[in-house]
Amino acid sequence: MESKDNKGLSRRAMLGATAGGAAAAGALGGRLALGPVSLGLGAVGTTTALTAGAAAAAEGNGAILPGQLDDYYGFWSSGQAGEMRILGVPSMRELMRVPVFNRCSATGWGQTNESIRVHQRTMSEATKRQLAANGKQIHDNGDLHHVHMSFTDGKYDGRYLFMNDKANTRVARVRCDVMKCDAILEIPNAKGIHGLRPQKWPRSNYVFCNGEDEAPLVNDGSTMNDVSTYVNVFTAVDADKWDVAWQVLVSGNLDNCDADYEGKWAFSTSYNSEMGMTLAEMTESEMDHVVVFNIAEIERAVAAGEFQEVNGVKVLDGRKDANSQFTRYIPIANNPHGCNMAPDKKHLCIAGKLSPTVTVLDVTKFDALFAENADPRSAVVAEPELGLGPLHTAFDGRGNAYTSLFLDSQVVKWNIEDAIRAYAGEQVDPIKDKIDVHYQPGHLKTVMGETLDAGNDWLVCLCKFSKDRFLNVGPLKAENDQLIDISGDKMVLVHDGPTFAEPHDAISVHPSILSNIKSVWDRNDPMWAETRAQAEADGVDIDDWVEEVIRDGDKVRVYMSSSAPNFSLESFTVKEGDEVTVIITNIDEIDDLTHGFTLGNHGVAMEIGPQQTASVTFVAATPGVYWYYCQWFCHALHMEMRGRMFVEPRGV
Ligand code: CUK
Ligand code: CUA
Ligand code: CA
Repeated sequence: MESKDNKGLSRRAMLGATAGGAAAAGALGGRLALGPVSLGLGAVGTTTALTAGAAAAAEGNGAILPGQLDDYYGFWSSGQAGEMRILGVPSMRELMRVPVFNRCSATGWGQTNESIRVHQRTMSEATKRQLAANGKQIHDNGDLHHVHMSFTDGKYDGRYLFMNDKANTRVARVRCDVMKCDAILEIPNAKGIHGLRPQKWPRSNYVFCNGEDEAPLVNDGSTMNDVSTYVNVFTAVDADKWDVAWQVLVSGNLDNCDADYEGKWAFSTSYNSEMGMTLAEMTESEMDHVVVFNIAEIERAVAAGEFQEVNGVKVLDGRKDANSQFTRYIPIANNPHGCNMAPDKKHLCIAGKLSPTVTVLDVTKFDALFAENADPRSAVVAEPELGLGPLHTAFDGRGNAYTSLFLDSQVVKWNIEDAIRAYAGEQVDPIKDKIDVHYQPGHLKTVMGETLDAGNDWLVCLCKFSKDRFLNVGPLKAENDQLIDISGDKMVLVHDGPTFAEPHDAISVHPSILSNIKSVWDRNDPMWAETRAQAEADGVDIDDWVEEVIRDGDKVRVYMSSSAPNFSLESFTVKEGDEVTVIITNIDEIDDLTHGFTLGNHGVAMEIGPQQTASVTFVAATPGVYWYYCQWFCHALHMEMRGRMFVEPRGV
């Protein structure tokens, strides 16, 4: 166990794992030939021999042996669980859960003052009213489908991760240096943010967000069932300022989106070009469309003031009738879904969903779409028939695409250039391989595959159903994220990865891009700047060992420090009915020494990482003695790290 006096000694160092060894083993493809190569480079120095069984198990696991580090970080969405997850690829081990839209019991996310501020900073008055009417301060659920990293020059840059909340029409940002959410943005005007992608070039100045659900633009009850008043809204979020840069009204709805490698275009699929309100209506047309957004033209119009301001946001009209230069509509069969830009900088792949095809669009032909009387299908360069229910496409660095087939429960590997030649009439089969997956896949991702660094080693396929692949756990079953080796001609399934609700999407990122991740917080981190300002106003130095109880009318602020295995205050006293804020700074400086604060019978708990300040506010409504304790294991005397809150009856 660490204590205050073994500063500088990390658990990682004590375990003796070496990152270099693991990376080298991965680079040498040790997963396939588990011979002397990967054994010799085993991370734990004491590894001398493996049993055949252990070796086979390790091979099935991508051959990341105990103590070895993974080759890639995987960032997973969690759907209706509302959090982001970090997995290791190829081991598929879950490394961390990062609460974002959800309330987290372990970390206090959604309860600490610092996290509530992140939630509330951009919350609309209407949402505040709605929440207050239900006795809440924040939404504590979300539906997080898509996690994507910020880009510079078409490559991941390790600054931020961006993600959507379809449930409550929000987007969020996670800081990669600490892997904590630092910003949430409620998107006005739009409804149900689904597809989300950062701009790839020159950097992620914008995060593009699709509003999936149609609603009246002025949605105040004055018009309800008159569908002709409904709109859908495409939003560009300014990723640095963290507000809405502009919005474009579109015809039809918006599903998934992506951006090109020149910073000229964004594009979105629409499955409801019909503007239907029922399933029958939404699937009525043979053709739906992809919307192409002309970024330069939109920026010009915004700068020229050619927008309408709606709820404080600059809104342009890109609907078909408006005949603007903001958008073009490319007809695509039939309720298309996935929208994936290939790393060849040229080809955009639109998955047909109800059509067995993927439509390949050449984005270098998009300028021509904006000429008068242009053929709206002139950018289509291939449309291979791949199988039933194509949903999403991933890419390797060799010109191949991998498309998930939801209905066929397969992944199909196909070659983009061969598909283009076949479309031009040549006798060539673009399909190179098919593999069964278990079962009914949605998204799939190659490592680094949505960047110019697309890799050739792993494909993760996120299956919506696991059926019989795992022990039965009741009516609610795990899903199944499968790991597929794509290094050879044939795809090889190497691992089943059960997951809980519901990773729609995932990305894998090389660790060299994330060398900025901290193990210990900076004392001046902006996350608790407002808490620090309050402490300064109270004349309290929270960087020091502190034992202060400040009374401010009916409000009481309790300042303490934590250092394993002690809170600086063994007790504090408040009065019945006081609004109590407990502010704790963890002054331990070594990595992996997180404390916590749990207040018994008050529903209060939070994480306090090394050098972090965290605070929580509650009303002490009932007189009595209440224990608080540290809930993150920190020391041999962790159980003893506790103290009492005395709540005196009023009038004493
Ligand atoms: S998705 Cu959101 S319905 Cu195919 Cu990206 Cu799963
Ligand atoms: Cu401090 Cu456990
Ligand atoms: Ca449709």
